[in-house]
Amino acid sequence: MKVFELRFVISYIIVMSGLEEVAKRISEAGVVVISTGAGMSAPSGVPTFRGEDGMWKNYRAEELATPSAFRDNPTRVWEWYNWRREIIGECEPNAGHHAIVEMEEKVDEVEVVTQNVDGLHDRAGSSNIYEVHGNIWRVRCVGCERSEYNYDVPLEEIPLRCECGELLRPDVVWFGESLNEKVLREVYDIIGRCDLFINAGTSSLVMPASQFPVIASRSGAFVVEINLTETPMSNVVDLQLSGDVSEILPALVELV
Ligand code: BV8
Ligand code: ZN
Repeated sequence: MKVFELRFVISYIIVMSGLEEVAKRISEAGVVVISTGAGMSAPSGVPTFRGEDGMWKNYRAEELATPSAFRDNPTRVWEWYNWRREIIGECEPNAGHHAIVEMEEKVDEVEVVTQNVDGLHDRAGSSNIYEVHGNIWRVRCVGCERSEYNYDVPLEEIPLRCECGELLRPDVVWFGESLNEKVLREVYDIIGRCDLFINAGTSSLVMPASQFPVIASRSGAFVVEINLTETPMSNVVDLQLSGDVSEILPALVELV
């Protein structure tokens, strides 16, 4: 056997043993938590935040996804969200989203904790979803706090206004804003009682979501990372599956 063939066989064995180990843990788990970031939606065509094609590339997060940016220039912030809504509006859930739904038939409890605001887990049909950073399709009034879903693409007016006359804002969590306490409490509860925690497609840079794998590990869960690259969590997790989440998750569910 030639050297490169031997290398291929060895790496294939390593990958398969990782997949089989995680598939076994999924089949034995009572509660699986899957925590997803922008890499989960990248295969659907939704730009990530920090990758090569990252959407922040053309803008600084501090300029747009903060309360002060909205206060100073609501039109520019709404133009950015309108641009993102137009992109996301054309995207469909990918095989990774669908694999998570399929996993629900093989595991007693599958909980999805997502940093993504695109709503793709919901469109795929997942039953238990915690959108810790909100949802780009929901808007909230800065005055009367009324919130509703708005799927207009493009938006009819920029910036959007509420019937009460005040500005409507995207119902997402901006940098420097606290996450919804009730959602966060529920997330900490399920992380505290899960058997398997899968951190998929996130750079693990944004607090407090970046610490979810650490909390899961301390609570005794087996922690897996699925990512194209290393992240600050790579040396915290029990097992790393390196690759495309939209390929790895279906392969895992197939093996369960
Ligand atoms: C909070 C919603 C308490 C909006 C987002 C200084 C001043 C102010 C705040 C802070 C500060 N220092 C620290 C903070 C706290 C701050 C923070 O952590 N900042 C970081 C940047 C240092 N956090 C907060 O402010 C949070 N609130 O802590 O409240 C507080 C209050 C006041 C002051 C201090 C603390 C609120 C954070 C929420 C921000 N909102 N989104 C919107 O979307 O418009 S964050 C945004 O980035 C996304 O929602 C996402 O969650 C987040 C992280 O991005 P990722 O999802 O990980 O995506 P990324 O592009 O980075 O990575 C993609 C990954 O996928 C890569 O690893 C890539 O390799 C991989 N990948 C790509 N394709 C694939 C793949 N993997 C597998 N398969 C593929 N196909
Ligand atoms: Zn209002």
